[in-house]
Amino acid sequence: MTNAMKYLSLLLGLCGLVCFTESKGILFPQESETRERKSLDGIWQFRIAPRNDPELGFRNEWFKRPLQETGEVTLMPVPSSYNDITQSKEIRDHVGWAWYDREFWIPKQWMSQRKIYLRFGGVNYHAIVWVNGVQVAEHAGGHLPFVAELDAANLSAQRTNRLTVAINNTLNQNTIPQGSIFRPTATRYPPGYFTLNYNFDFFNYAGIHRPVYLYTTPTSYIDDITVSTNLQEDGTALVIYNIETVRASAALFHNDVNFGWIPTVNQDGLSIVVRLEDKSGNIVATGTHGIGYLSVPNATLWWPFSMVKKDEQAGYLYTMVVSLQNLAKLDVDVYRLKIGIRHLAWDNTTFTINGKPFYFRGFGRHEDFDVRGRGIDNVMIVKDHNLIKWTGANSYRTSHYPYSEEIMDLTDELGIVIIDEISAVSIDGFGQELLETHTKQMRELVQRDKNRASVVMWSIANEPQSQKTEAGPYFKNLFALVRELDKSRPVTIVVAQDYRTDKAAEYADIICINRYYAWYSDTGHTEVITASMIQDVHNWINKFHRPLIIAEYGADTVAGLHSSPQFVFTEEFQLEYLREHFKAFDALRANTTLIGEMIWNFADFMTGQGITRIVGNRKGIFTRERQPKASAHLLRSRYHFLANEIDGYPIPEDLPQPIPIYTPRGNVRHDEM
Ligand code: BDP
Repeated sequence: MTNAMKYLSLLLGLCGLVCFTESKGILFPQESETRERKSLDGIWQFRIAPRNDPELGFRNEWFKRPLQETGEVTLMPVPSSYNDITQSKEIRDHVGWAWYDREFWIPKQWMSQRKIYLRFGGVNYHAIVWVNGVQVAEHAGGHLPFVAELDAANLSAQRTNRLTVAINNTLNQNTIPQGSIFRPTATRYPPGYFTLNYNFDFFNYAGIHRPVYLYTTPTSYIDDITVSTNLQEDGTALVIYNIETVRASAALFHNDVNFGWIPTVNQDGLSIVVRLEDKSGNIVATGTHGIGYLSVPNATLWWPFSMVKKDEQAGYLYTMVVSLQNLAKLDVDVYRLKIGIRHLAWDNTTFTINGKPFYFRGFGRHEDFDVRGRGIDNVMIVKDHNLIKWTGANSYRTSHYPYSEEIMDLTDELGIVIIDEISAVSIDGFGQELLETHTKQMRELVQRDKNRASVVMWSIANEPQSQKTEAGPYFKNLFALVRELDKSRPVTIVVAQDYRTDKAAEYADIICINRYYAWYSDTGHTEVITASMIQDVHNWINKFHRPLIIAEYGADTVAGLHSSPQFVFTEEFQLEYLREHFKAFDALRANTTLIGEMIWNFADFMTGQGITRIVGNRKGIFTRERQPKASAHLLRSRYHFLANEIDGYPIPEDLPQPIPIYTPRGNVRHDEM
């Protein structure tokens, strides 16, 4: 083997991440010395399509003129869900097309020597986008970004331009998630009556949920960056990277990977320079290839916040400055990517971060807020992450869809560990077309989040009908695909089936199960929880020999509702329910490969209307307004006790010391709560 070959195999072996040569990158738009960005967030015009004529907007070409010229409009904030913004039940419960538009200016200097893009962070579910009446994009999948390159010939710098977006929240058996239209034939229903039925337990909020940006790149530009990090035995950190560029000069260079052992400077005279800067801006490593690695001696590692003594080391991020330079060494394009250096490893019994076993203590969550629905809001996301740290939790799962990139920036920066879940919640059917949608979304998710230090695991589904025979080959395929996309992280699936009948979990690196003892079964009987949970987890682990996480357990609790002795729905019941689980978890983490517990849910959240939901799901330990229920204080004691026992993280001064909690044997040490 030549040296170059050894070098390549070393790189690829360590890298584990597949290079996305054929797909376009989806790097987050940013300003730099070579790029500009303009937010299009604000208050847009809005109208829903008439229920009895859903295609009217297409027939009458609403995208050709300002929306206010084709009918009545209402004001709609972007980003937000449209459902809870007005007083109209029709808008809240709308199923079908909804139309948005706004005007925007293009700065004169953008019109030459630049590429102009329009990027949506997330629109639920299906979106069609027009600029000045010309269709520029179409995307399906409600929680992932998409981008359109705009043609300068269709833009004006002399007058305003118009952006029109039509979105549709209808789900079917081949969308992810699934849904179906129910059109009853009985004569008692009003003419044209129909509903969208779905069996996931959260409101199907619709809207332009995430920021909308216009941005530019130079005509030769950095299209994608893939980074993976590793620690060698001597403690040196490796940052393995692959940079893809698009070159203006010749089609030949389109998406060309500039391999390291080939001369660095391409025929168009452009070359790639990489430098890694620490938080103070010191350069700690440099590289001059499109694919290569940087070795960083004495690197400051990315740690979950409770695993470090000093706060400034939590979630430590370096900046990787990538520049595409011309022969005169002038920057043609510059992109800055924040990366954390950390080493993940897993086997049949453990999961480690930087060599230390990691015990997940966290939450299932939702992107769900009062009034805004699923629309991103900086106030709420910062508040939520403050609360998460306050509880002493170290992790959460992005149940049940990918969360916004702004949220993921926070988890990277704060040192909060993420299980990154795709929108495949409660899926059934398992046909080829569904698999294609699922695969496409998984690819887009990995493409979006592959460089994030906080993302330590991919979750490919939540509670599918995985007892069905067809689920076996379906998930076998999907696990293989995700491992092909990324070998640097374990892949999980969250199942609710029995260990004897499930056909999907056997392919997972780490198994997640959801369990509701004393809630959905033996309702109210908290005395069954501990033994049932212990037996159940033993069964799974004895059969599959994998690390296992309890990804959900929880009880609906109406804040302010009390009963002694405890009764379902009261705060006392939620306390008792948690205590019984803690006994099981402590016994299990002492004796089995249980590696985590995540309560359902962080906060109360909105659901569809139904007789088992009292204006939403009330399993939060915080209310929807983010105020603590009694259980939040109990959970906080436990999570801080675990943080202290496992990581040596100091117990907050306002908590009693030692914290009243259960010992690993499951006995009460100080049962004062
Ligand atoms: C689980 C689901 C979750 C639900 C929860 C519940 O994964 O989405 O909200 O049950 O019923 O089965 O509260």
